[in-house]
Amino acid sequence: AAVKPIVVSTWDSGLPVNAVAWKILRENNGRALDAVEAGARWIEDDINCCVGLGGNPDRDGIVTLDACIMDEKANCGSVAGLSYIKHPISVARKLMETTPHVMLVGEGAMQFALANGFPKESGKLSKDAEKSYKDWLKKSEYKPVINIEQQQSKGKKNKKEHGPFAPSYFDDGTPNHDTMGTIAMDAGGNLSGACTTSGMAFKLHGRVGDSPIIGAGLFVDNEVGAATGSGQGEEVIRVAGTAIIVEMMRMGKSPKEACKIAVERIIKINPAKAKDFQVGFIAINKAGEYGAYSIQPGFSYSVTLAEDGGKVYKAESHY
Ligand code: SD4
Repeated sequence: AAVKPIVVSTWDSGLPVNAVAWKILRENNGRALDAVEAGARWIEDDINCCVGLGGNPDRDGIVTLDACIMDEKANCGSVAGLSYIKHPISVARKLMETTPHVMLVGEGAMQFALANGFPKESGKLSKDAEKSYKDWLKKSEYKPVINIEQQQSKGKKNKKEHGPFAPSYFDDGTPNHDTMGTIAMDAGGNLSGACTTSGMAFKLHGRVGDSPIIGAGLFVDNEVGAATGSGQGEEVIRVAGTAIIVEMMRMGKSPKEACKIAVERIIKINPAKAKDFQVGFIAINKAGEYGAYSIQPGFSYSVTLAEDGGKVYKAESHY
């Protein structure tokens, strides 16, 4: 029997991404894989802080993109530290579908993209990214840890741009966490996921986060469910975040419970440190149930499962 399609994305910025994916899932009865890729491509085209070539650069002023994709057969593809290419998610898919490999990085990823007809873009920073980078250069402070609570109490959330459940911010108000993770189930009951990001703003050149790592930033198991997330990638990698969420769902936990277990595991490693960074996870299971959980308040996610245009929910959080 046909199941009801569902698509869930990180943040309120996931709503338009879901809409693109939904069109494929519903109107065209398409594959979850095509849906999540199309959604990711949409946000990679959008000019924003945290996904695609318009995103914030690393500390050398270069935008380096991370992305991965995974389908219902455990096929997966990933690129990390990819510059000058507009659609890392499609490069990841190309790698998945045309080579025996799973992951390409940096220069080699770019060569692969160019050889496969992806055009080379200029590498010029977007206006917003250039401004953020110039501001950051004044102090050049390498401080990737974000104290969300402090910033909230200083009232620095930019509600206008980022909606009521804004992502976490640097002290100067620069949004930091806006990685787009999208997971979907199609009418055939098959699951897929995509995750795409420019990574942590002003990171070391060459730094790779969780987002392109299968089992950290994204995991899909067609027998069980799918999970993705956003936040401080190092902390997600440390616990194989999305892999354990899927395993918890396999053992019978609901998507939200499973996300909570992963979050608590991160916190347990260093509770004092965990007060100062954000990680948020989202998950779906084969029954079409969804859930989320985060360390700090402020993580939101977008759910589209009927012809209702989708809804944004605020995730429950540990703090
Ligand atoms: C990373 N998870 O590179 C990403 C950060 C993020 O928007 O969510 N950025 O660690």
